Amino acid sequence: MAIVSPGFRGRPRPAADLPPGQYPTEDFPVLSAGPTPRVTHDRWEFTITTETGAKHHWSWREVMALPAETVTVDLHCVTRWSKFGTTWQGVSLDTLLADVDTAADYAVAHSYGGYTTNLPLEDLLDGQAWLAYRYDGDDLTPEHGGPARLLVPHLYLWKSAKWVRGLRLGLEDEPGFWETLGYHDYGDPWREQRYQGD
Ligand SMILES: Nc1nc2c(c(=O)[nH]1)N[C@H]1C(S)=C(S)[C@@H](COP(=O)(O)O)O[C@H]1N2
Ligand SMILES: [Mo]
Repeated sequence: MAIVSPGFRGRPRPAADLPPGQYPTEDFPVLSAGPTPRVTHDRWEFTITTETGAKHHWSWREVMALPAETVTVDLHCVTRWSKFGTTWQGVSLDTLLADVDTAADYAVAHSYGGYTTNLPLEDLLDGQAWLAYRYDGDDLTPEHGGPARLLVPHLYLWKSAKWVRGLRLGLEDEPGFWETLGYHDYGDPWREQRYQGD
């Protein structure tokens, strides 16, 4: 099996960088379960709701005022494409969660348009997740989740909710859209956790 596509620009990547069952692609496919919601910056808001019902809101302007990080990460989609070396700009979830008082172990990301996906809260901390609003030096396009999406590159890409509008924190795990339809609860590409039971 070819591990590096012939036209791949830049440094060839070792096979060890590709999770099992994946192939590398240069394209950036668009995978959306429904229509692309159009959210203007002035109506956009990000909300974290804790298990007690306490809400923390950020307007677009407030998010823009938070420290931005630039990260280069590999993406792994459960449909088997991986994209190496993608560069994003956004706010670390550590920054957004810093002043949130919670005893929750779980989070459900929810999006404009109604998409949801669940993750353990600890997978959103310690430099593992971002609220990303720029991709490859440009504003994130609507098809790829603009104005802003979750970016959680160590899990399959369905966990990276596009058009994200907030997180609900809870004491119990609650499956999201794809998880309810049979996809794995956690979705670690390195353990090939594609479907329930994997
Ligand atoms: N809101 C929302 N987020 C979503 C999805 C979706 O349908 N709606 N699809 C997920 C899936 S299955 C994948 S693989 C990635 C695709 O991101 P891309 O379209 O930027 O490649 O977004 C994820 N986030
Ligand atoms: Mo996906």
